Amino acid sequence: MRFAGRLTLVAASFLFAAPQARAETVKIGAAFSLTGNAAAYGAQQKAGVLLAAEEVNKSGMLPGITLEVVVEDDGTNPQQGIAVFDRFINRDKVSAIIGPTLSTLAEAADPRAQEQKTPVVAVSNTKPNAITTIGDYIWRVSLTEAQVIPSATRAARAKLGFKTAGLLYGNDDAFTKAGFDVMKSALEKEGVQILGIQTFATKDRDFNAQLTALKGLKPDVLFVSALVEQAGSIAVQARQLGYTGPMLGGNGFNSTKFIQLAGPAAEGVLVGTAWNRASQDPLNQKFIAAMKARGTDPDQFAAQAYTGVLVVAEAVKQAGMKGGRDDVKAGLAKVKDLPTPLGAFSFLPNRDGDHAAAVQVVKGGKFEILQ
Ligand code: 1QQ
Repeated sequence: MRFAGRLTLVAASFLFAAPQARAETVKIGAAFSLTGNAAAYGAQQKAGVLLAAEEVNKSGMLPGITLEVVVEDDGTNPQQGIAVFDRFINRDKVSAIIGPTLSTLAEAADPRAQEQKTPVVAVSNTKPNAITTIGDYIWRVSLTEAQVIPSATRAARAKLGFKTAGLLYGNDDAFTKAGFDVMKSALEKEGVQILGIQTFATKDRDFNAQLTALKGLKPDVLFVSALVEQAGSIAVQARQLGYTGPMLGGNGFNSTKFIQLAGPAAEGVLVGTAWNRASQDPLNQKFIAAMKARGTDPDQFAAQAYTGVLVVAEAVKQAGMKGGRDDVKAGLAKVKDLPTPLGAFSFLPNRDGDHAAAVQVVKGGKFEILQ
């Protein structure tokens, strides 16, 4: 009797104390390029993570836990990216970091997180055979160029029937270089003859010399691996020089900013993408509507950043509602077929992301999924 009574008392006090003991804030640091050459991506990413955190907090998905996302500007600069990571890790004591925007910055900053055992979820780094190779704390939601470009090349060739290609790429950025390598091997695999290859530097704004050389070779298609600011100028200048053939861009083109910059020159440009914006999945449709209601017409970068927060939230849930860094890391390993705007999301054994890719084309000043 006494024994049973004591048990009841313990159970009652546990129940009483439970809500208080479990009230916890889990902090996520988001390092995005809000200024500099990659700022167009960062604006979308910031809107995406803030929406996701708000929705997770409202949903009751994490009882007793509030997600707090701290967004900082990596300045599209490797040194600034490292400084932001150090602040997240040491000052803010975040449970996980989302970002940074560019692969070039991830290669500089992610080793700090790996050393300090802080999980990183990359949401826009697409350099293949990299980033997650830094170590077991580094995970990635974004599909690599190797997961997107070969199928995009195949689909584009089936549609357009090109037999020869010219290639143009930035040779001083980790992503644009790696994207070029993937394009070259994808074209070779498709039996497309590469007539010429031209390069530029990220600071360049005048691509007339390279485009004139490529146009002179009369390629059936132009493949371009560039970040968005350069991509916009390349499309405009190619059309000004009278190149009328099709263009296929890498991940750098997946920004709505590309269409703004290129205007009519963007029409018909093909882009391999990790986000099927046309998916009728209610979760995707809800995401698009919620972003629009907040004043952002979302692009792939918003969808991936939003997904990054969902993935971290799911990791906390999988870890038994625990938000320690190693809890999150262990939880990330258990994320499987998570419903997201990108489709059902899982990680591959190497911690890269796994979900379906698509191809989009610019039509009437908007991206449209190529059917
Ligand atoms: C990378 C990229 C950029 C185009 C997107 C931010 O894919 O740097 O890996």
